[in-house]
Amino acid sequence: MEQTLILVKPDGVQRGLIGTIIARLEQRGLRIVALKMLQMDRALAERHYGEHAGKFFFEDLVSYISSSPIVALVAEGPSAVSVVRAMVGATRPAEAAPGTIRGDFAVAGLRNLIHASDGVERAKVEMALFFKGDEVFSYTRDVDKWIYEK
Ligand code: FUP
Repeated sequence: MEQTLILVKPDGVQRGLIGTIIARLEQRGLRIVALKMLQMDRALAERHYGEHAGKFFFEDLVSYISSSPIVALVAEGPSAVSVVRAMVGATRPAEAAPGTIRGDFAVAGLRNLIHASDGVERAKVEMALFFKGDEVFSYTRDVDKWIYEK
């Protein structure tokens, strides 16, 4: 099982898409193992997007992601990192395929609703930014045997 960090960004919260986005993850069969609402401060935003430090869009990105509350969650499942990345779609909504979250609900610029970790190691780093160890739960669901095969 893999775990991946997902953020419903300020535009997703403002547009009332928290439930829709979480529903898609649940409907796919992923298990939600951590969930919270928070407003990112500048320090957390800079750490989360540290790999983009120095790029021309960094300031806009940090101020945008910290401008309004977000929802952070951890989803778990087989190949969860790549499965969720495929569900999210291309970075630029105008290029995101229909059927993806960005391709179905976003259209312009980089108001792209959602962040998802882009690798297993990166997911571990990002999860630690948003959740303490005891905030990430370990549990099974009765339905799991119908979703995960074993
Ligand atoms: P993604 O993983 O699809 O969210 O995309 P990236 O990690 O490449 O980019 C992270 C965020 O940086 C994007 F959500 C939006 C922002 N960004 C810009 O603002 N301008 C750019 O040219 C590229 C990315």
